[in-house]
Amino acid sequence: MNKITNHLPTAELQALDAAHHMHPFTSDGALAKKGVRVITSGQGVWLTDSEGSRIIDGMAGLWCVNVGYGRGELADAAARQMRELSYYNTFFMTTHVPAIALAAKLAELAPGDLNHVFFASSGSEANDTNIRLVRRYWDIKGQPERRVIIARKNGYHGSTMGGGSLGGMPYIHAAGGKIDGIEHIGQPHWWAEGGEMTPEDFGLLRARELEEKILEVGADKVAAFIGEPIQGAGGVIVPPSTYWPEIQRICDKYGILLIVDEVITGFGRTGNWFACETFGIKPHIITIAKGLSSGYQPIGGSIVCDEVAHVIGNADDDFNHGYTYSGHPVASAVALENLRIIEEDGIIDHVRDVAHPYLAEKWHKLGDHPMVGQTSLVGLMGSLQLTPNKATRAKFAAKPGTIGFRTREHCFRNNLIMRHVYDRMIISPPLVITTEEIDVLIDRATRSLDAAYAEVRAEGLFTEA
Ligand code: PXG
Repeated sequence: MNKITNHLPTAELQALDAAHHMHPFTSDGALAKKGVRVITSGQGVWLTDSEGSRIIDGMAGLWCVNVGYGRGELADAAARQMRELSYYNTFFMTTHVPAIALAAKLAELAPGDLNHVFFASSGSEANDTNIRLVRRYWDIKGQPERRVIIARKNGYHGSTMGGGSLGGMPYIHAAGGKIDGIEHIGQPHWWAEGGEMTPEDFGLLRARELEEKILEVGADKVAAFIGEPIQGAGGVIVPPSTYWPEIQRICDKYGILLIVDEVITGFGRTGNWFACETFGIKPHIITIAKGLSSGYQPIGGSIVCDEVAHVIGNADDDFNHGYTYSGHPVASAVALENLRIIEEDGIIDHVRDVAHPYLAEKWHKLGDHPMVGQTSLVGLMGSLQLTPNKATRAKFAAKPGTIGFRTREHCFRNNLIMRHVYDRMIISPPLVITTEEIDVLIDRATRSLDAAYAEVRAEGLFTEA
């Protein structure tokens, strides 16, 4: 076989990929129909594919490349650490400097008394850890019947059995089942589900479903509630302002642990280190991954408050959980360097003071487009709700996602990565995006919306359900 490199023709790479590589959340049929895109390099907010196209990445990979592609300091940090100590574990009473330094740094950055870190290699693994952490906590406290974790429909917490069960995506539950002791309540998605209510009233209604569920399950059986501050994979759904304060009040009232999944929203995405600060949430555990290393190394974890960490740590028995790569030295060293870059380059100030305000003006103007009913943007995480009727917030008659998919295809053709979730378009660009690059993103997004609109009108698809 020829050596497989970037220099092989695209068709040959595609054929090898189709023959041997099983893709996440993809069917072979879809790949065969479309021809998979081969990405060959990245710099800043730009990707290059095997055909030489320069693509602006409006999704920061999968919501993770916060500092942008191609940062040499991160490559150097990895190489340095690999030479010094390429691997050692953190089991059996051992530790190493990269894990110590990263845990200490995270404790410094995280709000309140979130001072302890349990490492994993992904967000899914970290949420699996959280299931054990909260159940173990209540076991030690003498309340072992507190096992139920309440989560939300259309939430996303990963795709391991634990993470996928916490998530509220029925198609993931259908892929092999779901673990016991997880309950789901409605999501705070006002546009789609708020009917005639004001967003504020709807936010309260959805938060109060938590109290109803607690009472239905029995308050003495509930271990924790988990939610994303802003649902990411669910479509960048920004909850009404009333939602999180009410969730917090209910968790406090029933003494339920609050897990905030910041896998997407952490590390500057919303204009603060954590979205808990943006929304004023006080969690017991924060799930982290993605932006922790800007995707340069697979690493995730749970940042745990003093109370939970001390109860678990001071118990007579071990906390019987961990991964070969928990606190992996190379991943930890790269994450630490990534946090240094975010801090020393003032990337969060850039999001808050420059990129967000500049993008917000242009993003919200897209609301004038005939197909865009609602625009949302918090920090650098945004969505456009497509609709055939803004006034009534109508859905399209075509199968959900048809128009969103069409629009995404136009984005791809225009060398913009903007994703769709059903008929919502979403962006989450690298945090280092400049104002000039925002102009490019908006120009390509506008052209893609226009092209999709013209096409769906011509085909008679621009009609209400
Ligand atoms: N929590 C949240 C909030 C996430 O967004 C995970 C946990 C799981 O992380 P890992 O590292 O195990 O993937 C995620 C991941 C999408 C998409 O289509 C989103 C994610 C992953 C893959 C695809 O938007 N988020």
